[in-house]
Amino acid sequence: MYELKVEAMTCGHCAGRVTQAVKAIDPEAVLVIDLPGKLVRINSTHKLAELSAAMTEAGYPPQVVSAG
Ligand SMILES: [Cu+2]
Repeated sequence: MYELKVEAMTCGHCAGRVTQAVKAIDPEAVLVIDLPGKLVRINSTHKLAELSAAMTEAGYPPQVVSAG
């Protein structure tokens, strides 16, 4: 599980964009988004680097809180 902090994620629209960006890489990814905390937890078998690159490209660069 990856736990990411996404400072640019401020509303439900942003959360949708982040979800889309991750699902474009891994359609089977499971996301849990804590909007007030700006936290995104992702269960995915794909590499974090791939997911974080897609998020950054979408305008939501993540900071890694934990990965493992
Ligand atoms: Cu927003």
